[in-house]
Amino acid sequence: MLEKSKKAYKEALKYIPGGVDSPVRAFKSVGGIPPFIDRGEGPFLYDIDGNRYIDYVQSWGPLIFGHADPDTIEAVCEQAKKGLSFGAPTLLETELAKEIVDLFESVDKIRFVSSGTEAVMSAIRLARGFTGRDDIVKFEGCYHGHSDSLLVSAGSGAATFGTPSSPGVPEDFTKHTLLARYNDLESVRRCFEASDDIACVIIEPIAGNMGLVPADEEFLQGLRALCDEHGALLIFDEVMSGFRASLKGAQGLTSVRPDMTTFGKVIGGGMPVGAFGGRADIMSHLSPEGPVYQAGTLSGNPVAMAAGLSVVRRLKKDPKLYDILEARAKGLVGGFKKIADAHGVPLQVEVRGSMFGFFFNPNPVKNFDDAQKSDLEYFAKFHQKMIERGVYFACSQFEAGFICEPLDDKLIDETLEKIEDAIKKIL
Ligand code: KE4
Repeated sequence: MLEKSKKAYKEALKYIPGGVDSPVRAFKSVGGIPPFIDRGEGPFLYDIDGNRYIDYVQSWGPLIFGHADPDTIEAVCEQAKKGLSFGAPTLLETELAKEIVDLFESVDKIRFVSSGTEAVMSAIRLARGFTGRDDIVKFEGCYHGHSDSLLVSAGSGAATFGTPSSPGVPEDFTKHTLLARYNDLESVRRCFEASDDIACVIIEPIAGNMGLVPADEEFLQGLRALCDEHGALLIFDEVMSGFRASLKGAQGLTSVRPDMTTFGKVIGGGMPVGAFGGRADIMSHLSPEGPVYQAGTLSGNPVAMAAGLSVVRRLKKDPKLYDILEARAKGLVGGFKKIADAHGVPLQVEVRGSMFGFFFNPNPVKNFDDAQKSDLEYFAKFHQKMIERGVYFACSQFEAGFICEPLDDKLIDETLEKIEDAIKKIL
């Protein structure tokens, strides 16, 4: 089934660490050979052995209209013919900025970069520069890209200050990062007791990097109140949830408004784009208007902007699409839950707009501790069996899944049949 991928992986391992350009792609937590992809088409991936997969990953979120979507490809090709990059302002950046600013009432101004990591790293520097404070608060289980001060894991015991979660990150780079527990306001209060120098609290308002775990509304309201009380900024990292949970991301589903928001994935339509935006008084501190430095050769790249513009404009024209995608996501996880119950497999499921998640876990998952109690061994077996059956789920229990526009009810039904067949085969 994967003969050519097996050979390709062996070859890649000679030149690229782990054979991949991003760790999760190596299938380490699920085992087996990662299929090398030849092409995508609508809801399908095709690997170099010619196997077809129903794709629930969609490049980790960006492809809400599916693979090689004609409108996006046309927008990219038309712009590319005019040149790939200028390192100078173009109308396209202003147009995409306007589309997003008009949609998100919490975003007065926005700057484009080339990845979610860059967007978050820049937003944090801006929060520190704006407040004159050094400390930041993040949550266990939330991922905000791989900049040093965010690669932290829980310190010992009740310590709120993080320690590096990766070699190569000096202790000094994480001593300003405090860690709290998702959906646990008391743990955030402890951070504000431990430091009077907190510049910002950053959160995935709908977490997609510990599996899909939405923040409770009252928890977000509590965060907002604590930040106001202590003069800290609240940053919503919507790199994943933006344009996925609703047309207005998580902000379309909560009454809480952040001071800054980070974006990525969908706003690039599959091309490298990240962005950070927020209140005008904060964004005016950004160079060259203000003193906080941030820059990028390919920031606002015109071809990437053309892709993002095409996608965002289509989504704004058809907001009903989110109801359709959510209904399909609910159909998938609802059917999955019925099958799991019938076969005595503990399963928790969750949906937010076009995002879905499932945990092989007998108990509800409200934070990363809960998520880590899931049956990772069972997940690995399940994932492998679904790959064998031509269904491409995220290759980690700690990821979210996505529904794209061309992934219709017929394919959901086909997936459910394959899920039942796989579960019957897992001893
Ligand atoms: P990138 O630098 O990978 O574009 O974005 C980082 C990032 C920031 N914030 C959130 C909420 C994110 O989900 C991400 C990246 N998401 C992962 C998927 N869980 C990207 C996949 C990967 O690392 O290969």
